[in-house]
Amino acid sequence: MGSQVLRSLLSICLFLCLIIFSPNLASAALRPNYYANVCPDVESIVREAVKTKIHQTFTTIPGTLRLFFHDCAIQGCDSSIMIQSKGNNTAEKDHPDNLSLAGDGFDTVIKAKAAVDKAPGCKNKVSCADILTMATRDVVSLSGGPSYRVELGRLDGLISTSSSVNGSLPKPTFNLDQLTSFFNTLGLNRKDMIALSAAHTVGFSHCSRFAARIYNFSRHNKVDPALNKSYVAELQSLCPIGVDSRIAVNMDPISHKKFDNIYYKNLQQGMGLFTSDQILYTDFRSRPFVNLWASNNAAFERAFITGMTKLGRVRVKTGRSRYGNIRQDCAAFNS
Ligand code: HEM
Ligand SMILES: *[C@@H]1O[C@H](CO)[C@@H](O)[C@H](O)[C@H]1NC(C)=O
Ligand SMILES: *[C@@H]1O[C@H](CO)[C@@H](O)[C@H](O)[C@H]1NC(C)=O
Ligand SMILES: *[C@@H]1O[C@H](CO)[C@@H](O)[C@H](O)[C@H]1NC(C)=O
Ligand SMILES: *[C@@H]1O[C@H](CO)[C@@H](O)[C@H](O)[C@H]1NC(C)=O
Ligand SMILES: CC(=O)N[C@H]1CO[C@H](CO)[C@@H](O)[C@@H]1O
Repeated sequence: MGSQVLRSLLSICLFLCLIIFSPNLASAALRPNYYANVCPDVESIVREAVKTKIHQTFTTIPGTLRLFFHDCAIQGCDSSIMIQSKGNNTAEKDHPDNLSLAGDGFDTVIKAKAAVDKAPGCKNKVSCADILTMATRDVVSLSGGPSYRVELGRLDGLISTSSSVNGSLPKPTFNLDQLTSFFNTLGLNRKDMIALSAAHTVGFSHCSRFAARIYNFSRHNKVDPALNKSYVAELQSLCPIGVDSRIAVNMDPISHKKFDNIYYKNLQQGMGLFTSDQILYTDFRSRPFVNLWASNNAAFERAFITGMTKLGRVRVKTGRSRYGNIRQDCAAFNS
């Protein structure tokens, strides 16, 4: 009797061990230090490349951060957003929603990849998706935000289509429920969404994305009442009616070059640029987090790191997945 129980326990154990350690089972997990053996200095190499690029242009910071979000939101964090289509505008980045994806985000990944590939043993060993993940962590910390450990081991995707972008990005007109359900589809919750929205503490937006809020041609035929009056006046002068649609304004009117929790303080004063920003304060369900993080930067940073880590896991291809590889040129599929 006793030995039979023992034997079945043993076989259950063996079975579990097989599941846990078998490399063939698709979802090998991401982990920090994934490249410790093949390219041990990869993180410092990427960081140096990012620093150099930031010194050349500030847009590197918001450009890279937003690129990471879009990459992960569309078909998972697999660098498919990086693919340059060959003439027929069919790749993810060709979709009109990419309009504001600053070229500097793409360039950051290309430059960091070149730097990594020059290091002994590293050539074509590190995925573009992981380089984008590391570079994103670096732009956040180099602009005053938290530094955090990134999980690595993503493969680069083999598909990039413009049509996959449709419906895969949140709209600046979304309300809290729409925002929450969008992030739910990525496996993130409302708290993660509120924390990640603070990415709008850096960078720019084109006037067209919020013009309906500051002029009376909006749906309600009036200026959005959630907006601070003096902020409306400031935005109207930056974005006069009929202004060149390429004009962009800082999303954080107070400290657009610094990654900080002033984003939440702005929301408390009616200075959230998009409906999707301001709603986080106007809706009573999300307001407690806005108030907490406006006054407690450490708590905000912890929530942001959690959100970014979860975002970095969205639909990743890992291990021996046949849906991914390591791209030689981040902007083109391997031939
Ligand atoms: C919550 C839902 C979100 C909505 C509706 C949204 C929407 C937008 C829009 C409309 C713009 C301006 C685009 C333009 O006209 O140039 C923008 C910019 C930006 N977004 Fe978001 N976003 C969201 C979440 C996020 C997240 C989660 C991140 C990153 C973690 C992010 C990072 C950025 C950055 C950094 C910029 C500035 C880009 C630049 O200056 O080049 N956004 N976003
Ligand atoms: C156009 O894009 C498709 C992918 O949707 C690709 O298969 C095809 O080869 C491209 N054609 C040209 C001429 O680049
Ligand atoms: C995306 O959706 C819009 C409107 O629904 C449609 O006009 C457009 O052709 C779609 N784009 C792609 C690439 O599927
Ligand atoms: C809308 O705004 C314009 C310009 O600011 C103003 O001239 C017009 O009277 C306003 N219309 C209404 C209905 O408020
Ligand atoms: C509007 O913004 C100003 C300047 O930042 C601030 O002093 C004021 O309290 C804000 N008003 C409201 C209603 O939040
Ligand atoms: C950076 C980038 O690739 N921008 C492209 C976004 O999509 C438009 C077309 O909708 C292209 O013209 C841009 O070059």
